[in-house]
Amino acid sequence: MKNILIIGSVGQIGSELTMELRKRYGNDHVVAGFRKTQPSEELANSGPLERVDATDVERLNEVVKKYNIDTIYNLAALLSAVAEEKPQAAWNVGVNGVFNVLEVAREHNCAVFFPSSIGAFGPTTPLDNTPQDTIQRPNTMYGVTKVTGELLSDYYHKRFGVDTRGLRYPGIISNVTLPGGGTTDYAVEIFYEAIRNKKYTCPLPAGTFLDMMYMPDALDAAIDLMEADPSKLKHRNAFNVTAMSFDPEIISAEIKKHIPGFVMDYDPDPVKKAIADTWPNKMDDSCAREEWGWNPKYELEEMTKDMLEKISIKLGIEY
Ligand code: VAH
Repeated sequence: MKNILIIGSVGQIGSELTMELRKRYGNDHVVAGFRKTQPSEELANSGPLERVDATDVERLNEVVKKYNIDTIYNLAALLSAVAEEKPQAAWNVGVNGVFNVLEVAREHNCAVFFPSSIGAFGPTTPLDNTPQDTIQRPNTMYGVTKVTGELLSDYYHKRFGVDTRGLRYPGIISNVTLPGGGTTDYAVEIFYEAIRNKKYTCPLPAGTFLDMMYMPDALDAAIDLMEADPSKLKHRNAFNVTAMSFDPEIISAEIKKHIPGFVMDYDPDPVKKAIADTWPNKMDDSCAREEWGWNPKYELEEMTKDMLEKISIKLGIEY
């Protein structure tokens, strides 16, 4: 049975991935690593909890040895917009932290999941049907850390045989933990504002198409990749994966089908707009489909319905 460590278990992906992995592998086999933010009661009461900072390699070693960890999901990162405010901190977590995880994985024979992102592409990348193998010259610190993480992870696989695997996630939409400081956060905020106030001021302009994915598909993608037959993997770090592509107008129109009185206006955030303009409109994820059976279940219609239902219950507000 696997012994798994999640670094960043209180983040948007980590908080739900930890619970999903505990469901599949058993609570005691999944250690929730967190740095500062206190875990939820559900997370704290359902399995082992440890303070883990990816930039503290001694502490990482300690926890990996204590629990005989054989798989590390390293979700520690500063998201794109925050990373532009704190580029040095973003590098420290996103590169030095990744290096530490790979070194510990090399010494203790752990498999490693690396969450890359559409942020690993830049303005010279083909933005439509973005290929799996293409030019990657991002001009954001977030993107620089993600390309570096991809290259480091592939190097550790080739040079030391570490079982590293990764995904280039699109914007991830969820109703459990609010995202913090991402360029795609609007696609989560819009649901809360639609239910609370029936109106939303969008920080990205109409026509800004981005790849997106609902959280249940994001969790399946990570776990399915880590469970995939390694002999079938021609790529490792990191696979393009996407479920839908939309701009603010399209998601607003979908919400209006459920909340007819919903109105949206725009107040573009220059930092987020500049970042989003360098990201793909739609990626080609055929390699993930061919090499390990990637097949998302949620498109915009089903996601919108589920998000509104779940957030309405969470807020206790009918719509
Ligand atoms: C961000 N939500 O916006 C993250 C993600 C692809 C976007 O990396 O920074």
